[in-house]
Amino acid sequence: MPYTAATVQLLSPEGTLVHSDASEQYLPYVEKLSDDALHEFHRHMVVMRRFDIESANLQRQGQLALWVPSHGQEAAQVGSASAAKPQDHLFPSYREHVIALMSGVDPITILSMFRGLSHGGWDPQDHDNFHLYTLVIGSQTLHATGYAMGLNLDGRVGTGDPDKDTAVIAYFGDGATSQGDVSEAMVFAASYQTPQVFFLQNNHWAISVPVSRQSRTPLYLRGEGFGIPSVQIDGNDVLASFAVTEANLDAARAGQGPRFIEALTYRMGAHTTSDDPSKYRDNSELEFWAQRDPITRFETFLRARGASQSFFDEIATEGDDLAADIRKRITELPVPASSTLFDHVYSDPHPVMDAQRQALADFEASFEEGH
Ligand SMILES: Cc1ncc(C[n+]2csc(CCOP(=O)(O)OP(=O)(O)O)c2C)c(N)n1
Ligand SMILES: [Mg+2]
Repeated sequence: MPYTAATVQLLSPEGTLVHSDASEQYLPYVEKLSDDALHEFHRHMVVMRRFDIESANLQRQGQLALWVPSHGQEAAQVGSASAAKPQDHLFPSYREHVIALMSGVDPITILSMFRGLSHGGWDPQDHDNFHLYTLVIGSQTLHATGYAMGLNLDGRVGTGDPDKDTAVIAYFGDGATSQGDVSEAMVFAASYQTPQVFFLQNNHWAISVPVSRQSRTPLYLRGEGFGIPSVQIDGNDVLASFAVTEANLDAARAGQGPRFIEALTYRMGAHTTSDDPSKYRDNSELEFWAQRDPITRFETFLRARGASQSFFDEIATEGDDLAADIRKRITELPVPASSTLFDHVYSDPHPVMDAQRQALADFEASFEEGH
């Protein structure tokens, strides 16, 4: 049982609101939400799960080289990202597809990277300040902290102007907490009292290494050790994820320094499609988490509040339409010339890149007839 007495849960796995010592201060953040806002949470979770399933299928059918599933982590991602204001900056790792799509990143941009057609990337300024995926574990926490230090220097914290005060969220995994970068980011964040939230998605595995081997203490206590107020939440509860993130972002924007949230969730799929989790984990664990699915409990909650069947039908159709759309568009993507590999290594022309581009061209030409 990964939950502790301190775990903040607002919505039980049975889909009812939880009134407890841990939940009471956060419930007002949920009570102020309109039905439309709550429906939007559900729409994102359902549509993005459909996207995730279709992407995994595309990989199995040879249309993608690799897929990194986000199945199971929808509530952690939708709740926390929904708490961000337009001026806030979000620094993901590589599994935050749900937030990427919420931020307006075209799903094909993500898929073309996993098809091997691009190095990925988008302009954060055009995508709700959602920064680039980072495959180097934990390094984005340093980028986030650096950015947050800059916000302090620019006077964008604690002014009392709700449109100006800005915060940062750094997303990272349980495995990343063992990486020096993450500790360094927390040292600097605590020293400089940066306006940021460290949002840890503890999905219980770092590829084949269980979190129990990485840390002998609950991970939110790691944040406390750096002097950063920290809280553990039920990460499969979209309401807790939203409310606790909003409360902590508010504090960060107001100049009260960094915060740390450990969201207990679960990676229902493989680490990536190159991985076979049946080699190292037990089905009983999957069963435990399947009973705590983020979408099922929220659907129960919304139905009890009177959401109509037509709403659920509409979002299911929206998911199917998205799946059909990406399936069609991914196979139509043109294959770029191999020389484009060198185009974005440096912003200006570079002699080493020129030499490498020529060497590749010569090598490819050597396969042509007559050589
Ligand atoms: C610096 C670095 N070391 C090792 C790896 C290899 N690696 C890729 S994913 C991963 C596990 C990360 O686990 P976690 O932080 O829990 O994130 P999750 O994949 O569970 O979302 C590792 C070790 C890497 N990409 N970068
Ligand atoms: Mg993990």
